[in-house]
Amino acid sequence: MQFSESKRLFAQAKQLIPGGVNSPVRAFRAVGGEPIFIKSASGAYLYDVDGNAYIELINSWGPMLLGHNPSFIKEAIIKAMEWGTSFGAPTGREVEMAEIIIAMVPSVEKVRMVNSGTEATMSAIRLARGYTGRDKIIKMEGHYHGHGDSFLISAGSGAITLGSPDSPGVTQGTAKDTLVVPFNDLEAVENVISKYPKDIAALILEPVPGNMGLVLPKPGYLQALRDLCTREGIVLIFDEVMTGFRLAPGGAQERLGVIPDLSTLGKIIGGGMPVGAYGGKKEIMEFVSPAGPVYQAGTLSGNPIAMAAGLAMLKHLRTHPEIYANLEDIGTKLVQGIQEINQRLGMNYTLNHLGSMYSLFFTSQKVENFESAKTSHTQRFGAYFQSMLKRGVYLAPSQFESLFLSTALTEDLIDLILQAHEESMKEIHKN
Ligand code: KE4
Repeated sequence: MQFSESKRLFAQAKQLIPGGVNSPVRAFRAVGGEPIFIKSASGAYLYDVDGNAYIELINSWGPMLLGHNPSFIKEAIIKAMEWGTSFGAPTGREVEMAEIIIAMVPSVEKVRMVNSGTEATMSAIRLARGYTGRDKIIKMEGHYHGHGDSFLISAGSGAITLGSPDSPGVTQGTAKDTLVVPFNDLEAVENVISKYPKDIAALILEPVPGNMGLVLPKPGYLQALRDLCTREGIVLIFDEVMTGFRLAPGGAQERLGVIPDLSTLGKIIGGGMPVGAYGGKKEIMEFVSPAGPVYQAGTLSGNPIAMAAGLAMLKHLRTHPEIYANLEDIGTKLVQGIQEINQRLGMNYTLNHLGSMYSLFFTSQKVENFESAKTSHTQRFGAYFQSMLKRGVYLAPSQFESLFLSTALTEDLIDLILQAHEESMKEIHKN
């Protein structure tokens, strides 16, 4: 493989864009080398500007549940464009979008569209604070809720990848209202609540966190958080930007049967276009402007092109439930194949998996929280990433990210991934 055009573009990009990318994790800082510039994508494949092709397991960090560029979404976008691209006024499509989100996501009785997951989570905690009149929020170590100031404390994803889980620019005034506890540790939550009685507006978490790599909630943990928040009048917020519409049509809350007060959504919801949403109990959502006093707005919120793409995606998911059984099969086949190879090679690495999400941690420890995730050998992950890349398999360029599978992964492609995995594991362990 040669990367001359990517290299040329990256050199130029670095002169014009901070770090040469528009989102830090794309910079390959955690895995070495330089980022690859993509020209196009279709199905399970990315094609870079040098003509190299990759089977991909990041799928735009989650949105491409059905693989890239499905024709039904392309057609919906082209059709919508005939009527114009942005009106800054309400449209019937936003009503349809609200209806289908409310029908699919168990916790959502009313919903507000925004343009990113970050906007959704920022708005949800402002709403929780406005609704309860309380200031503090609880977040989990290693969970990532976008780049809102309140969340850049012990944040996962790109923040941990780049070693800045606590970003400069977040004031002490903000940070003091974010209380951080380890995931999967109920006692830690109870201790924080007892320390700040009646001053906690919300507890926000990824119900199945993917932003420190994939980590599964311990049995009963989510329900215990639900009960605790109900008892204390704390707004329980499930950040399902990653898991929504992926782990089930109604996300982790449907799959695991625990219903939050508010949910934040993104990624798949836009069918590849920039869309986020937050929604939940009617009595809470009624506090959102202009119905209520909590202000939140957006020029392109509910954008007609983005709604057309999102609506096409959600309608397809709702009318094709077999997609989820297919994703389970794909995940099981790939993960079992990886585990069989690792076992045969005598490599005792931890693999966490749920549905169409998984993470291979380069540690032999069980990974149940941020601390245990950080025992991973990140240099070895970097070598694995590069070894897979040169074999035509594109992974998330960070140990602390979940991988995302799509229905575009056929049996043949899974076999090719497993072949690349075996060769890469041998290569990175040979000396
Ligand atoms: P966006 O603002 O990037 O649309 O969404 C923020 C967000 C919120 N909540 C969760 C659970 C998320 O995973 C995200 C964004 N995920 C990262 C990937 N770990 C986006 C990739 C990136 O930062 O470029």
